[in-house]
Amino acid sequence: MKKIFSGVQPTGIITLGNYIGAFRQFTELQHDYECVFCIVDQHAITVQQDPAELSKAIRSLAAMYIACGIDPEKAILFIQSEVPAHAQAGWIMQCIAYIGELERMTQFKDKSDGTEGVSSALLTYPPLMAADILLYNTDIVPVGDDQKQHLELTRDLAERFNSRYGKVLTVPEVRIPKNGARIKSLQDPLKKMSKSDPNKRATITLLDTPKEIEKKVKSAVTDSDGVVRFDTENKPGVSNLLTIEASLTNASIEDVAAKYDGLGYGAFKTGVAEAIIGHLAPIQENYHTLLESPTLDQILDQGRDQANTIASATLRKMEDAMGLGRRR
Ligand code: ATP
Ligand code: LTN
Repeated sequence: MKKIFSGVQPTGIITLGNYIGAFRQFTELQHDYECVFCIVDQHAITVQQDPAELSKAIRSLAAMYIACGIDPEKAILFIQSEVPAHAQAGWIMQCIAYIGELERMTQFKDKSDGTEGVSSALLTYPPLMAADILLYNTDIVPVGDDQKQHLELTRDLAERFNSRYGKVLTVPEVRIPKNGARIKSLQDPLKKMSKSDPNKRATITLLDTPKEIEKKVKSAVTDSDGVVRFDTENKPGVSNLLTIEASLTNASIEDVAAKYDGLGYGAFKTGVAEAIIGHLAPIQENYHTLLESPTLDQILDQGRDQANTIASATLRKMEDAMGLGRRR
């Protein structure tokens, strides 16, 4: 069976963007692939985090994976910092990567732009991400569009490692959803919706109440021509809302646009808000039950042990191929 790996950072409450771009794919894929899903807490600390908040966010993200439909009987779910092979293989991949190619990563440029005291790990983050993926002999990585460049780099690093040290690593493919690969900010539809956006009105989180969702959708930036039509270039705000409803209801964008044909933005936004609220209600109920239960720790313990077995075997092969330690 083909293997899947993906990770999400515990940097805040999951947004509708994360859900549509990543989580939705995960829950669908777990039936047909061997899946490993990770809470990448070591990635989160590339920017300074409050320890109490980080620890809460890790647990919350774990509960959210399960609440969204990840079945721990089918998929492995674990926390990155609990499996030491990630940091170890991350170091090896740093030795394979060139500074120039890391400096070209748009996520690095965006996150370091104008910021003082940028950590060196913000630059070396992609080799750690490559290690995450490569440790599990991954065939496919489901992610949102913003991660495409990191995946291309992962493939380059795997190929470079293999050409220097022998064919140890599987070169993975990226998988990006057809609809909703880049859900946009509700306040600036040219920017991606991001869970660390300080403007709370720009994002819908999976834990927002129906009232909050309604308010945020109603205040979403659109345009002044009043026609509900999909046109990302001229009508990015309306197109974003259409994409959200279509993704959540598994409808085509054309069908959703046709439903609102001739209606104004008021009715359109009410409809989109209702679709979001209806979709999130069962997820929120599952989430709150899980967060309080000991089951979550059992799932994470089991996931850590299973991940450790796979990852340490690959790490050993990498180290042996490079001549590290005393095993030759
Ligand atoms: P941060 O704001 O801390 O950078 P983020 O919201 O970008 O966080 P990540 O943890 O970096 O979220 O990403 C988790 C997954 O969600 C990745 O696969 C990423 O591609 C996807 N994703 C993030 N934002 C969006 C978006 N707006 N639309 C679609 N997919 C997204
Ligand atoms: N870089 C990703 C998070 C991430 C990831 C991974 C995604 C870390 N390791 C491995 C897929 C596979 C992000 O910022 N969204």
